[in-house]
Amino acid sequence: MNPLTLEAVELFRIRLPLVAPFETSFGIQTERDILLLKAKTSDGDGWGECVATEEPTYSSEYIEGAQHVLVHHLLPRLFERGRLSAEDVGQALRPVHGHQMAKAAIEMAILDAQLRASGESFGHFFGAVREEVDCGVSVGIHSSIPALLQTVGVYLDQGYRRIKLKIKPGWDVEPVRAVRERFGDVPLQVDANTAYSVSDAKHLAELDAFELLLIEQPLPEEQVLAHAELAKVVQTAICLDESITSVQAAADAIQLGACQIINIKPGRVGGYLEARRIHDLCSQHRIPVWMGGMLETGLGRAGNVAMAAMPNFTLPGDTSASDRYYHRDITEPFVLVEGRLRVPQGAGLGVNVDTDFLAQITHRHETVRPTRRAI
Ligand code: NPG
Repeated sequence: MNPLTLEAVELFRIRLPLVAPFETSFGIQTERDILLLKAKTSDGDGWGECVATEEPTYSSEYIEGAQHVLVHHLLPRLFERGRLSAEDVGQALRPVHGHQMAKAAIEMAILDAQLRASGESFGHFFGAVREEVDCGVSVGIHSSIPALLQTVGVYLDQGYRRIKLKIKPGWDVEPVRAVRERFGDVPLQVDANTAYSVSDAKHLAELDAFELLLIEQPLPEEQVLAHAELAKVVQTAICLDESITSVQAAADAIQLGACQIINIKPGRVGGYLEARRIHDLCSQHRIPVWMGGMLETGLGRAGNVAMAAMPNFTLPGDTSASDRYYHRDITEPFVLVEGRLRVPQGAGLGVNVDTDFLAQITHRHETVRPTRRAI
């Protein structure tokens, strides 16, 4: 890829209501406050989406913190660099610890600018092996089992190829049993978002009866070894999400026997390039991966769907259609056809931002430029 010069970065904060409230063990969301980045470069513009949530309840990152670290610590380091390529971003930002979601957003924008300039799609760049990807849907915690069954039924009618149920203590075995009884052998998995402790092992083993594809992140993120202990008691495959913040964390977790499957979220691991390294590592170790989701707009969805077309993404992802999240997306909508989404073929992310709509929903906008050094 040809290096380019980063000339300015526009930061847009947008507010988008969710089609339906989404409840997890770490809280309930009814609308999203999202940070989008537009990288203005010598070779044209590129877009990035930051997946940090409003509150630091999924991980330590949160949207205000992400914006602050970008403006004050990350972007100045990139401006200083002169000509750069997306491949240089990780190294240039290495002195700043953590903040993977903020780093991922700017790397994505630079990668998009470079690929748009060279006419290459994200999918081609990643080595996509399919033109469409199998999609699952993540179903939040509901107020009652009948309400849950109603939601799952609607998604199955729409064609989703796998159901993921959010669980927490007090909402686990019974909802899973109810979905199995009503919908038979539909591909089913659960996600605990760190809500259990290793002393719950026997209780979690009750889920083995339901032949789930996997149980995702049952224990807190730093308890990697405890997941290996849990795996000795629970027969269902353990999948890690929050614990996997880098390719190094993935290598360690695999070696410890803490997971049999990994959820890849490019934002959580510092960007698409680190996500690709995790995909490759998992392939070597015969660990299947699947694409996570963080309620992205069409921008993040475009990148995620492209990456989900890589060969070792063998399980359906949380890459649902735009209408599962938003009444109106900021790009052309992703539409489910026979339970699949098409990988965009155009240059870069291959989607266009609806700038009129963006202007309507932007509640904060700032532009960051290189500051001139005093001589
Ligand atoms: O389809 O994008 C989606 C949502 C998938 O369940 C989902 N995401 O814990 O994986 C998760 C959860 C999440 C959503 C996490 C928002 C953080 C923010």
